[in-house]
Amino acid sequence: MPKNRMPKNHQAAAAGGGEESAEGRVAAMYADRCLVWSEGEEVVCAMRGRLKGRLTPVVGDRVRIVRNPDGGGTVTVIEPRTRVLIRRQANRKRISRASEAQVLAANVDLLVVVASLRRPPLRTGLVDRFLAAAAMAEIPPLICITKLDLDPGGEFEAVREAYAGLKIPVLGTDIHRAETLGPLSDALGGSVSVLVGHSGVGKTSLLNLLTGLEMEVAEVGFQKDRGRHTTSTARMIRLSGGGFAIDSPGIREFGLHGVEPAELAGLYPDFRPYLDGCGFRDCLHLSEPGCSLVAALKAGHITEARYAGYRKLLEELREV
Ligand SMILES: Nc1nc2c(ncn2[C@@H]2O[C@H](COP(=O)(O)OP(=O)(O)O)[C@@H](O)[C@H]2O)c(=O)[nH]1
Ligand SMILES: [Mg+2]
Ligand SMILES: [Zn+2]
Repeated sequence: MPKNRMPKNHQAAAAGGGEESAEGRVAAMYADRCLVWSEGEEVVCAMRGRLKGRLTPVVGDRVRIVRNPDGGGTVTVIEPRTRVLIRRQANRKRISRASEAQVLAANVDLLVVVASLRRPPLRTGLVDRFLAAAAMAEIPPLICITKLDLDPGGEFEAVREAYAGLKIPVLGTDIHRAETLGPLSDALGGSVSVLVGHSGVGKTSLLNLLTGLEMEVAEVGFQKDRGRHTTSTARMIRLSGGGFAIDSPGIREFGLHGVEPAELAGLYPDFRPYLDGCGFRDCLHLSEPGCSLVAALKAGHITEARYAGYRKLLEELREV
């Protein structure tokens, strides 16, 4: 499995001395303050001067904070990170900065890939990108298909079958039927999960129902069949049954960060059984002679859609 590589400036570094401090977990980031869950409450914290500039906390970070008499606090230490979800920033015309990384969340136990079948329509290419990112970060994935009420044709079952072969659990939800939320609630319980997906698929709606919060929900445009972007930064909220869930901003594009072209295919669990048979050790599985992945495709062991998504991602990685 690939190692969880982090850009240098994101590597956690300790700072701070021996004063009384408490454990905490970053719940939200603002320009020069952050919100930290610590000892059962959310504390508004400043960043210790020595932390500033060297390292910016991200949502999910384990930190140590020192409380102030006014009830606020100061972050003094950011603990080393594991299982970090990173994306490559959209590279519109900014070729030189094309591989700039954005850390979405740290110390994540579960990546919930949220997608609706309609409004907005299902984009399996985006789902597969998130799955590859999860594999890269070694975060177990779960797929949540939302808006089952808009699926009279049973498309959900087809999606479930397609991903069952990859051993990735698929749940379905409809916010109008509370009983559909039980399995999701169970899956999130006790761990730190991050919900990702195109804007408008219903991430915030699900979390509002699971927590009783009233975070702002987007109006889905009727003509355009697309969601509007509302959640602008990641936000970690506490679940009533224990654990935390991170609501992420709507993502229209998600580029992989820190993946070498030759290791991309290894991030597809359905491709893995065929990767050892290729004639070339660094085969990219395009049109190399003796490629066993292409043979598996021709034999119908892997799907055209997954392979097409792989080629698209590979092309992007080679451009960077
Ligand atoms: N029909 C239907 N609409 C839903 C469902 N879940 C969410 N929505 C609607 O989808 C829109 C976008 O929801 P939101 O939670 O803001 O999506 P987010 O951008 O992924 O956080 C809102 O108008 C919700 O009311 C569902 O299960 N069925
Ligand atoms: Mg939202
Ligand atoms: Zn090959």
